[in-house]
Amino acid sequence: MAKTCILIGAAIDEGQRRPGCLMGPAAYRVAGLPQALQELGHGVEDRGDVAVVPDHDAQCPNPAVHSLAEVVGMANALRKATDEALDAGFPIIMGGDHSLALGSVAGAAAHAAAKGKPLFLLWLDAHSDFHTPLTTTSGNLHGTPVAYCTGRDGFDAFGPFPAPIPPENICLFGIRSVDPAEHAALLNHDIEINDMRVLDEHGIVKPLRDFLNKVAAAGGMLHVSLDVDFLDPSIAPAVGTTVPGGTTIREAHLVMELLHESALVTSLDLVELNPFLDDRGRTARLMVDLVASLMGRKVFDRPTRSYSGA
Ligand code: B3U
Ligand code: MN
Ligand code: MN
Repeated sequence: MAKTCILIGAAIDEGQRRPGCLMGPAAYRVAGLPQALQELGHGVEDRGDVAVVPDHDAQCPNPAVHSLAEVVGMANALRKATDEALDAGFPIIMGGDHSLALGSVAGAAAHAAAKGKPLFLLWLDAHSDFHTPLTTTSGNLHGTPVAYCTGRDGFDAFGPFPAPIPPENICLFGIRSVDPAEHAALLNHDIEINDMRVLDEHGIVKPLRDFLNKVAAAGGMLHVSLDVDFLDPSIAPAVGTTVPGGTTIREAHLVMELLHESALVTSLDLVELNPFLDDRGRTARLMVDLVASLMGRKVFDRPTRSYSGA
């Protein structure tokens, strides 16, 4: 089904310490994201990069936290932009580091609550991003959005999360780097954790299908947050925090194809692309290809006589 894709640029790199992610939105445009979507028959509306007003009154008792004013400013702008875009079509938020999800998921949650639908969250990432501003030791707020989505304490500067997402509605997928404080907190939350141990044993298909079946049964909306480091650094070098042992090109495409077939995804983040670290644009192009798979690109555009699995 053709969609109206609403492209939203979130040019932020202050959620971590390595400059460059703010060039992400430009790199997605250069790598041909709008054209790829159009070729699939979708409408594309590029709303440009959101304007950010830093919140200089924002405060946090943890002295490690940096760039709070900028991150809160981006979250405020993106919450509104994502909520509004959901009225008009399918928002694709082009980041920017993962701190942008403090705004995009909040916008999706506000929208879902207004529609009376449950929101589900699929977190494709090497990291669990389950710190709060009070527990982070790096002070990098890109490590916190999943905690905010569940309504955990410590996010006063961001305001209350609209309609916190029940932990059972959240699926972490592909993770392989978890800090001690995140680990302790995850043990107290009923989040579905499909770390690499799980995916190595079961493959990606069954765990993902089971989660998607839950979303479908609940009639939910589904926000997908795709961190470049979900992918193995050997195929996606343009990211500040590389963690070996990530997904392959084939696994990642299969995830996207299953998401497409489910027809459940209602909004998407593309995060942590740092074009300054890329190798002749290959990571940006791979991310565009993955979005194309999510939006319906296939090897064959009609059923073929092939193995049915029966
Ligand atoms: N958990 C660490 C590392 C990290 C989180 N997200 C990324 N890196 N990309 C932290 O700094 O919170
Ligand atoms: Mn992340
Ligand atoms: Mn990550």
